[in-house]
Amino acid sequence: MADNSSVAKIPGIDPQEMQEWFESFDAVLNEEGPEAATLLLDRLRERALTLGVGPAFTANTPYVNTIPAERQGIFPGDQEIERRIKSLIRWNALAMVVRANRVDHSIGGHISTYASAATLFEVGFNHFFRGRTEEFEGDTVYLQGHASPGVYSRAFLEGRLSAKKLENFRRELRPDGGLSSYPHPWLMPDFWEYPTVSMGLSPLMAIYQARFNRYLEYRGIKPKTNAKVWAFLGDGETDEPESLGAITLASRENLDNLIFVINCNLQRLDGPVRGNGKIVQELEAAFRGAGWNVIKVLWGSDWDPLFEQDTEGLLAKRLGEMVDGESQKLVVESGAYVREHVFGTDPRLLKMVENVPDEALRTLRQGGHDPRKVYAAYKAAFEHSGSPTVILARTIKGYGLGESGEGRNITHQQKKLNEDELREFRSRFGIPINDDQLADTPFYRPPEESREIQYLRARRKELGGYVPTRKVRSKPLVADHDALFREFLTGSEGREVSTTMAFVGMLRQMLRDPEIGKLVVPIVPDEARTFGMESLFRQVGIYSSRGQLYEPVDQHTLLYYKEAKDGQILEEGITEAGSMTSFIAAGTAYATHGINTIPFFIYYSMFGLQRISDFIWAAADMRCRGFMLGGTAGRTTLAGEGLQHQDGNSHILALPIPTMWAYDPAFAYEIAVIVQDGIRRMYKDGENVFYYITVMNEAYAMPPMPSDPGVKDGILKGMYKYRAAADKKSKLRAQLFGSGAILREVIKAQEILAEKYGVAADVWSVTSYKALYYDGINTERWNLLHPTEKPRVPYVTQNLSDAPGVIVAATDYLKALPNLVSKWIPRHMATLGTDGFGRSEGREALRNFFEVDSRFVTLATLYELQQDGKIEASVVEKAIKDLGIDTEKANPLTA
Ligand SMILES: Cc1ncc(C[n+]2csc(CCOP(=O)(O)OP(=O)(O)O)c2C)c(N)n1
Ligand SMILES: [Mg+2]
Repeated sequence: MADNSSVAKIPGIDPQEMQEWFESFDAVLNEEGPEAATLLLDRLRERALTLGVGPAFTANTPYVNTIPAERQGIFPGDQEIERRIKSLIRWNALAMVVRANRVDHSIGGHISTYASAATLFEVGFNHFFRGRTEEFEGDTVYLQGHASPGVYSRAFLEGRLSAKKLENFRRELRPDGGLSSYPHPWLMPDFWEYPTVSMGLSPLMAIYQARFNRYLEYRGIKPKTNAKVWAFLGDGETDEPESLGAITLASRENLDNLIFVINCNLQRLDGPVRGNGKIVQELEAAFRGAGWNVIKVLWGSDWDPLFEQDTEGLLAKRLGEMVDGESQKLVVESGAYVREHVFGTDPRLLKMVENVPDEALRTLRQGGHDPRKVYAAYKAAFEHSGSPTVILARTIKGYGLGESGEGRNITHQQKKLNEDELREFRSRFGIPINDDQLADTPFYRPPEESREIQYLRARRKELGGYVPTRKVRSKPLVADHDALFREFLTGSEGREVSTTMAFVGMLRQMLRDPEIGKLVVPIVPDEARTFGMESLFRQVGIYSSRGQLYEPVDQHTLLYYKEAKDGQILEEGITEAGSMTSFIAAGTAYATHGINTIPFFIYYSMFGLQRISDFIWAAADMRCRGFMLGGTAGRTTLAGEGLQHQDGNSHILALPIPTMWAYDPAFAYEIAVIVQDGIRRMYKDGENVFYYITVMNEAYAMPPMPSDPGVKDGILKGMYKYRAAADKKSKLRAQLFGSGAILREVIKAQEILAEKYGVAADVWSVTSYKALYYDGINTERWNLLHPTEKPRVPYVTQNLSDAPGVIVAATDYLKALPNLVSKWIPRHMATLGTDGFGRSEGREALRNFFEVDSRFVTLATLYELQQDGKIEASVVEKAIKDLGIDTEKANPLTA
């Protein structure tokens, strides 16, 4: 029976009465079981609330293991051999970093993250993470990026990576190749699957990956399995808003295929995560409040006897009181210190440990370093149904590094160990390396026939192969899809449509196609109506794991809001980051699932590259495929919306992403050519590229594609002559570049110049400055490296080689965009663009404000002709008056 004398201290409660309450509760628990006891508590809580007492809800449980020792179950592995394997991995991981930094101390690397995560990883590798096989899709595992030395080190024991590769950790350019610092599928495409090192990305990616896996199942595209998505995060990492930003989506969607493991070593890079608080409790409250199953793994098995004695909850209470800064201090202090500071606050606590020697107190283990506790938590998470699980595992940062880093604030960047420190580490983990070898810090792999290697191999075989392994298993598409795009090549016959509408028309066609129809994944962050996509709601439905539990208000209309379990559209709500991670899941399914899903993510262009670029960078790293469509793009196309919405930036922001093709098309046929060719490149030829296409909401008649056979090629390469000057004999000649929203202003200027000023101008549609720029720098590079060969000529230069006259480029983006290619343009090029903040206004006023309308194109052309000595300044001055241009108008860049 419990001795409740601690409770007796609560003022106003009769100790005897309290004792009876406890006994009654214990009786229910013992006789009826935990479920009945929980219900009883629920009822009492309800009653309290009804009587106005409360609030009774607390999101936290005591600071103890969620799974008590008696419910822990047995550990099925050979604990001793697993410990030896883990120790070897620890050693080699440490050796990699230490050795690399001996050669070049600037190389860096991390020891302490893996040192704290080793047990968390190893229990997963030995017992849970299933490889991808022909029969089973396998688990998806996001591994904490800074722990990569541990993952490499395991792969070394597995015989997958050579000692040479380990030697060249962080030295990828060595002749024999090396290992990338962090998980990068771009750099190690047969190994890493998911980049995790920009912190906060992988938790969000994992949630949407788990959701996408369900989507594929509900749509019948892949079989239902019990595959899991595991995400290993740092506790410091949870400060990134993306980390916790979508946890309610995971519970709302009942993603019991998702398991987060948060390595709570209480430290981040500079110091404690919550020195003055408790990160585990904070995270528990957040996840529990969001509806997750939370499993705390705080204390190792050597604490079990202490908790057994703790019938009054005194120890739990004491441990719950200490802030993390104090807990961290215990790691670096002596056993006597632990006795005094943890147990010394209460004689009853001291009594609990009176027979425990100081040394044992000092080394009391954290739960996250105890394979039995970790196994129990993983098993419970694996078996849990109905909601996602988060495991909060207490560990020590730099575990095993002793004086040289264990639990110290400097530990994150510790990468050098002296001989004494190495010796201590070696002895602590029983690594068979002699003292005289320590200075060299060699890698160690036991012989193939050793029990360690045999065990490790057998475990992985049992679990379906090595993790991580990246393998592309999808088969290329076969059709050419000409028929889908044909109608868009012939123009709209006077009907005014926007490029967005034209694209949606193409999407509708693609959705009907027998080969790609079911593979198309339309993704929208609450903007479908903005882009006129609502007709698709009805055509293919909006994905909802619950179907539609209500009658939509607009059910009587043709285009009602149809949600369905097999709905195809991912209507993400207002989350560009979440949508992007859906895009990533769909755009990498060719590797993850061997399924060629083709994502079309359409969103407000200003909230894409500007807002979520780091996810886009990660997508490129992952060799993601698909189409991103920046809607209502262009600074002056989107009337009314003003400074925050009008996008003149995204094509510049698209520049750094090496695998992204960025297009700014003006006409339906241009989009058709780009999308059709994109599908071919990505899904037939297997190129690891993806597309960014801006589309607008300005409606106009779509012309047919010019009949010149070079046009298609030109569209894809970045420019083609859209309309030649009528009067080729004129002395006054010009080449005008226009793109996207501004192309029509340029065409208008061509007419004004011809009619009013006798200037014969050719008009070029520049569909991609980025493509021209890449072609230019690639050509220059080739020439540089081949000085004796005939120099190659950039595509843009070829186009202008015998194009006469002055050159003017106008864009709805920054002037820097056309300027990217100016050095390959044979003559000076005048540039008009939209630098500065947007304004709430109509299109005409905006184009005047930003000086990109047909009048400014006309003026710029005349000015260039004057500079060229072809016309008098007075002609230009008169033109300014005739065109109604205010020379004292505000400068859009600074206004
Ligand atoms: C977005 C981002 N910001 C900063 C960093 C630099 N950084 C790398 S590790 C680290 C600390 C990690 O702490 P935690 O998440 O607690 O992981 P631990 O190493 O303690 O397991 C920081 C700040 C990063 N990788 N990504
Ligand atoms: Mg940490």
